[in-house]
Order: sequence, then C-alpha cells, then structure tokens
Amino acid sequence: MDAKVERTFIAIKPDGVQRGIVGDIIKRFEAKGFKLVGMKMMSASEEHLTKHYIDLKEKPFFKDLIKYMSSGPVVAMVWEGKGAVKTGRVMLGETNPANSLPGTIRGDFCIDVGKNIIHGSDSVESATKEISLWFKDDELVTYTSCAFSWLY
Ligand code: DAT
Ligand code: MG
Repeated sequence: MDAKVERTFIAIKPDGVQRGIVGDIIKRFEAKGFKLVGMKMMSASEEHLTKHYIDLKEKPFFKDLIKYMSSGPVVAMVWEGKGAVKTGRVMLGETNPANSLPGTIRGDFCIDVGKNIIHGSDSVESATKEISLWFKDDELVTYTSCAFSWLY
C-alpha cells in the first residue's frame, strides 16, 4: 500500500460532542494535513461498541466504557495520510489524560481516563478492522486533495 493512503479511525466520544470540542478536534487533523475521507454522527449501540472494544471485554471498566460510549452521539471519522495511525495516536496523547502532554488533544481538553473524549486506532491492523466496522465502503470518499502536492 502507498504510505500516503494509510487510514486511521478516529471517533469523538459522547463527552467531546456534548462539550463542543468537535470543531477543535477536526481542525487539528485538517491543519496537520490529513485528508478526511469519511465522517458521520451516530448513536452507537451497545452491541456495536462491544464489537469495537472486544479486546477489552475482560477489563473491569468494560461495562462502564460501553455505557459511556453509548450515552450520546459520537462523531466517527476516517483520516488518511502518511503515518496517519501512529501520528494520530501522538496527536491524541496517552490513554490517561493525566499522562498526556499539553499540545495533545487529551492533554488539552480532558482530565479523566473515563472521559477522554476521543478514540484513535492503535495499529494499521486495528484501523482496518475499525473502519470496516464503522463505515460501509460507499461511505468512504475518493477524491484528490488540492493540498496533496504541497504536503508530499
Ligand atoms: P486508548 O483509547 O488510548 O486506545 P485503550 O484501548 O486501552 O485506550 O482503552 C479504551 C478506552 O477504555 C480508553 O480510551 C478509556 C477506557 N479505559 C482504558 N483504561 C481504563 C482504565 N484503567 N479505567 C477506566 N477506563 C479505562
Ligand atoms: Mg485502544
């Protein structure tokens, strides 16, 4: 695969939506140079979220996590670009906002691990799985960004 078309799944969690941080988050990914190829707002079911977080099923916080994630709408997105998965994680900060540096999304906008406002895929493999769980093929858009030749 061409490195420039690596894709990551990013979701603004219900607290990020309720607190009005959607625009700030999108702005950071746009400003970085990543290309938005899919976006939708939806209320995710517990069943859907259980599939998304299946690897954490045995964790003591799993039930609360599903309750929190299904407590309101989320904004699901797919961002594309060179190193989108790894760089996306760097932009998010650490899982626990207390360990996230200022300048990262979690470092700048939230306090508690149970309300950490944003999800980002942790590997190219999980990104592929998550994108196919959250988006149908025809919900992802193919287009050429006019910024492309100024970024690469
Ligand atoms: P990340 O979202 O950084 O990929 P993860 O996949 O390990 O982190 O966990 C998914 C979410 O579960 C995380 O964003 C917040 C919640 N979570 C993780 N560890 C937790 C903990 N120790 N207590 C409460 N919630 C936790
Ligand atoms: Mg994770």
